[in-house]
Amino acid sequence: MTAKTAVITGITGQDGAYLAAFLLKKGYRVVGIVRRSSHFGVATHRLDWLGITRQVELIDGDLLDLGGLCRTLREVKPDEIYNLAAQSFVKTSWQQPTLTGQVTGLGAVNILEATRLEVPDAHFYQASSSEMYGLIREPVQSETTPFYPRSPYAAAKLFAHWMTVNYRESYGMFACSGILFNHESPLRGLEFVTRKVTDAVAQIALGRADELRMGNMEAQRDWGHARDYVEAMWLMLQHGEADYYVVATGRTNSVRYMIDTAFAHAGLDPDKYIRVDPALLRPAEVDILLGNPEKARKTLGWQATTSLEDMIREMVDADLARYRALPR
Ligand code: NDP
Ligand code: GDR
Repeated sequence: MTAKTAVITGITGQDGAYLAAFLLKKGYRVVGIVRRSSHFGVATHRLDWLGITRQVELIDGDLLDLGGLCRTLREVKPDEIYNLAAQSFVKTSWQQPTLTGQVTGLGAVNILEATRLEVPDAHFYQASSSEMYGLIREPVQSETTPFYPRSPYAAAKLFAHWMTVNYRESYGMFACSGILFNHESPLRGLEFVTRKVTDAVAQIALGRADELRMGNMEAQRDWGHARDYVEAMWLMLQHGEADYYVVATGRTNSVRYMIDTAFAHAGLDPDKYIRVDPALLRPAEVDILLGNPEKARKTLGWQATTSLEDMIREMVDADLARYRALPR
């Protein structure tokens, strides 16, 4: 059997990098679509960290450019397409609602449409989000829980989610989406709360910083590890039938607990360093998320394997190692 080919949009992001590593291990040819930048090399830092930059093929492309997406899919002829690209930072989506709608919402339609036109038999994965539950309608969220998006980001993701369902139902395409709850790693962007905290802990521990400004520390999230979650994406595309699945740990914790875990690992007292900064609060907050991953467990045989505590310790250690390797 010849090796399968996968196209990943968003390959330079956290999930794209881990998914590429996962698929390479399975023997896939991995092609990533990357936004052209004048800063050559910068965008590959996550692939570099995993040591896989030379093993993936990178093609210039943008989710906003339907023509370019069609051309790429026509040339590459992938078996599987993973749409991970997005303006993914919720807070920024209030500052850039139109851009977020274009990239995170309409961008998904562009890649769905390119798939329909060029490789309609390819298996398609859409990165949906637990943010779609927003102002939660049920204490534990599953595939049947109604959605209530609370940010321009979440509204755009909900549009993309339903368009994925629509392409499946209208054209019979194998189009899946994973409603993934928050997942983190040492490759998480510095703007997201876990990595912001582990990076600050490392800097404080090494005498490079002396405070950490935080927003709403009462918010609660169901946090898992990105390394575990990319496997769920792949499993969805191997299953006999296209569907959508909640991917979560089934456990929720507060931002405050996550902070305490990170500081404790470095032997530091968080209260000495934390300042609450009202500028970091959001116009509308998602107070609590807690996913029920039962369907993914039963149907795909998937379950999260990394605890929040182990993941945060791994992230603090990785940030300490990064700063120790830098010149002062
Ligand atoms: P990141 O923010 O780390 O990565 C986003 C990726 O999208 C980057 O590769 C970025 O490229 C790319 N991108 C942004 N705009 C465009 C564009 N116009 N054209 C092409 N590429 C573009 O996100 P994550 O890896 O954390 O998340 C992956 C996906 O999963 C996202 O869609 C996110 O919304 C969704 N998601 C994430 C969850 C999480 O907890 N991590 C949970 C649920 C859903 P560049 O490097 O050039 O910026
Ligand atoms: P989220 O992740 O919005 O859930 O979206 P983020 O880590 O940004 O926020 C989680 C919670 O922490 C609170 N918070 C802070 N957040 C940030 N970034 N910075 C702070 O200083 C801070 N202080 C408190 C937030 O208010 C929030 O309640 C992530 C993204 O990856 C999305 O793309 C994805 O869809 C969802 O997870 C599931």
